[in-house]
Amino acid sequence: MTIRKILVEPDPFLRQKSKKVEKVDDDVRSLMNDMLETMYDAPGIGLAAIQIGVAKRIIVMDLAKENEKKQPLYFINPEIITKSEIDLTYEEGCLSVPGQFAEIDRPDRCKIKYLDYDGKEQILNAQGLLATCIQHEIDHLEGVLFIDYLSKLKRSMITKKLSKQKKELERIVV
Ligand code: GNR
Ligand code: NI
Repeated sequence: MTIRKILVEPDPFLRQKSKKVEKVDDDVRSLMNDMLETMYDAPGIGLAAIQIGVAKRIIVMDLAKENEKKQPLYFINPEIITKSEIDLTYEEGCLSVPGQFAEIDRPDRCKIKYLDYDGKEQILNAQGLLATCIQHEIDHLEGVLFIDYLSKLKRSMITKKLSKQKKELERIVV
């Protein structure tokens, strides 16, 4: 397993649409293991493959608390089948938008169809944080970030701040 570099906005790669996985093989499982290790190291509760520069429809998540046993979840080619009318507001963050948080409304419940670690088709009824997180991750597969739901002004303030941080980091590294 390897910890990979997480891409940070603004990065055109994060805006790509990820491609469907045709076959769940050992290469896909090895990628998911790297994603999980990268996510735990960050630390975060979810990660989409595009965030480590791989444009495939793969997500890993773990909502277990620090003192609890790890509960890794793997989603390949996830699709939202149904979502509730009722929204939940949650303060979201993103490993690709470091240090920025905002309240985002999303459906409180959703039903997801996906392939699991073994390539078997599964259905999941998600609610609360699980539903919020999986919708946040599926957005990544479409090149969408949570800041896209904010006003133009708020979003541009965040993007500017991140660009500046990137430039400063480059100066230090070089
Ligand atoms: O670690 C993460 N926390 C989080 C909190 C609220 C809503 C969504 C998330 S996902 C985020 C990790 C991440 O960027 N996944 O793409
Ligand atoms: Ni994210």
